[in-house]
Amino acid sequence: MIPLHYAPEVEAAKAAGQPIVALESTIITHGMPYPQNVETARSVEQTIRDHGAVPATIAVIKGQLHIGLTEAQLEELGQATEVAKLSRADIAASIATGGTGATTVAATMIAARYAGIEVFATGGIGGVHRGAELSFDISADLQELAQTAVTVVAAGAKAILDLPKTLEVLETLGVPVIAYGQDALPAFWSRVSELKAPLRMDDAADIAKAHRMRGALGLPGGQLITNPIPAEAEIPAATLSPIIEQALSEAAAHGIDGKSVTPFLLNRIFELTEGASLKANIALVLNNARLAAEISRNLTEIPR
Ligand code: PSU
Ligand code: MN
Repeated sequence: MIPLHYAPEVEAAKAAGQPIVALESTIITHGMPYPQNVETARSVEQTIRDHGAVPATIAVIKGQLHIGLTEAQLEELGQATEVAKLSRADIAASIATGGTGATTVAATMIAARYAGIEVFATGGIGGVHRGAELSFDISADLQELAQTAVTVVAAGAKAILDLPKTLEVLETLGVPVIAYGQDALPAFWSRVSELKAPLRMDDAADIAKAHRMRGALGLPGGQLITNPIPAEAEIPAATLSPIIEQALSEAAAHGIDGKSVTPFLLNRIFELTEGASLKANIALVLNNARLAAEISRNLTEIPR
């Protein structure tokens, strides 16, 4: 038995067959500083409600898998400094031993599917790190997209990653990478990268239909929807590129490895841009929440 705990709002939505959007918690504990992390988590949830769906932020708290958090739980996670980062490899052990931890994209997908939630909004996914040919650092998020049937809305991958290699791995794994409303693959802080997205869709209804068709074909994985950052929030690549180089070389100099790599880089980029990257990050997460709500509303109209 899984010690599963639904927030009342999520439980009611499930019973009534209303659209639900899953949200991860690693973005709160390891992706943004306090207090902006908690403020953002709240406004992402409200944005989803304003767009006709119910938010379900996912985390493990004292051995319980929570699908939807209270205000107090969000605040506590946001303030905590030593919270575990739980991916596919860690989530079962954490629940089994009464642990507390924030779920990454991979672990949030696992929990969402278990709870019957088909759509998940976040900021950026993990991917293939630069230099992965030596470090072998490839996020478990990519494998998860290949095996867990959840549609994930993100703003592409950060330039801390190797984007061409990330696309190659997703192609190998058979993960549909769909750019929303444009041909180019979005690159997190920039609306466009130099890469063309393998697929393009201009309509949330088509994204929902494609999700259902994968299910009908018996394909196990999910879809990655890459939604470009709003134009007014974009940061030019030229501004960020020296900062990213600096963060990467500091990570190498300090011997940062394993699951510490991504949080280390995100934190250094926030510090070095003096908050500008954070502002953009918040804008794109809210934008992804809107699209995810729309996709989830469309999904409720197509029988499973
Ligand atoms: N990329 C971001 N912001 C984030 C993350 C990635 O732009 O907050 C977090 C997500 O939770 C993602 C995780 O699932 O980092 C990936 O970690 P790793 O690279 O260690 O797999
Ligand atoms: Mn990694």
